[in-house]
Amino acid sequence: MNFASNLPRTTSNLAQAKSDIDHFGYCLIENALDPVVVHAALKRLKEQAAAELEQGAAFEDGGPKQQWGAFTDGKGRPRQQAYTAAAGGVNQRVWMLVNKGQVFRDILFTASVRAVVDHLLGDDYLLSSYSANIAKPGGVAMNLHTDQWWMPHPVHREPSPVPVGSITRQRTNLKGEEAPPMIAPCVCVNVMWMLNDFSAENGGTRFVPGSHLRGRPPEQWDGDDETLAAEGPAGTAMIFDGRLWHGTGANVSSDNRYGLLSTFCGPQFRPQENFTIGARADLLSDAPPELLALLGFKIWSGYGRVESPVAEFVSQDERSLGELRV
Ligand SMILES: O=C(O)CCC(=O)C(=O)O
Repeated sequence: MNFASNLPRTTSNLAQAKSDIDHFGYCLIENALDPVVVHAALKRLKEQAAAELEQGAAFEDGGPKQQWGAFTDGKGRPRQQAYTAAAGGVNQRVWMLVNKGQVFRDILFTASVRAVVDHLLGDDYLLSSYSANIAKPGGVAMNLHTDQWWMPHPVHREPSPVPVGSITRQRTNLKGEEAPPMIAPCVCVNVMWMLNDFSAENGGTRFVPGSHLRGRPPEQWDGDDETLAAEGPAGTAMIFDGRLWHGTGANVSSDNRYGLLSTFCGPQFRPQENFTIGARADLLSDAPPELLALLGFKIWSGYGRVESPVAEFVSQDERSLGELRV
């Protein structure tokens, strides 16, 4: 499909943004964050990133021989030490932003962006992860991927070639070369919040417009797809469908690119970051119900409970009754 003539532009018109994301898999919200918020978030992110580096707790990826996603060494052993500058990492990830500043928590409730997320995910959804990616000079392009790679594709009536628990980033249940007659729904939405200007040179996220509707991985596509770079001034939010093929761009500039990524998923799915364990107790004690719901503390149709399916919320200190006898 050739989209060149009518690709989405930055807009503050929400009807346009919803139409853009439906048709192209992404939209760009103009001035989603005002300059005061951008400034505060950037300041907090830089402090946090510097401290994580200083304490040897930084996670660094995106180097020429070192890509994010190689979680194990092939024998099932985690490769934590692979994500350091010493091992070739260039970009810096800062995870679990929900714990790392009020400004980050406030950003989650930006009304214009949430209206588009609501449009795709509906009444109830969870925060799946909330991180920053500081794409640094020398960082290479990330492999194209979708953010719902774990979502099984629709199948033919014969048994599925790959059971759900065996799906990996590299191995889907899609049969051979055949495109499925139907595609999986959008079950996850990502927001890239630009904290400085994004360009093709400084690693603006690369993506294939319209790829959210193809239902197959890039290596099965026809022709040579050109990726585009997400570009926009600081404060722009790029919202994209979880099925859109995308990845960090190569940073060939001399400056860092600062972006926050907040991913939301349907309440049926397992979030990428485990907020029910990892969210800090001090922030939960006065968190509003809307934040508790996003973090997975709100019971959904009886799921996520400890004991009673009719309770509204769970808390970190709730315990099961355990073995009882009379
Ligand atoms: O940093 C970016 O531009 C995108 C990052 C991304 O796609 C990811 O972390 O999965």
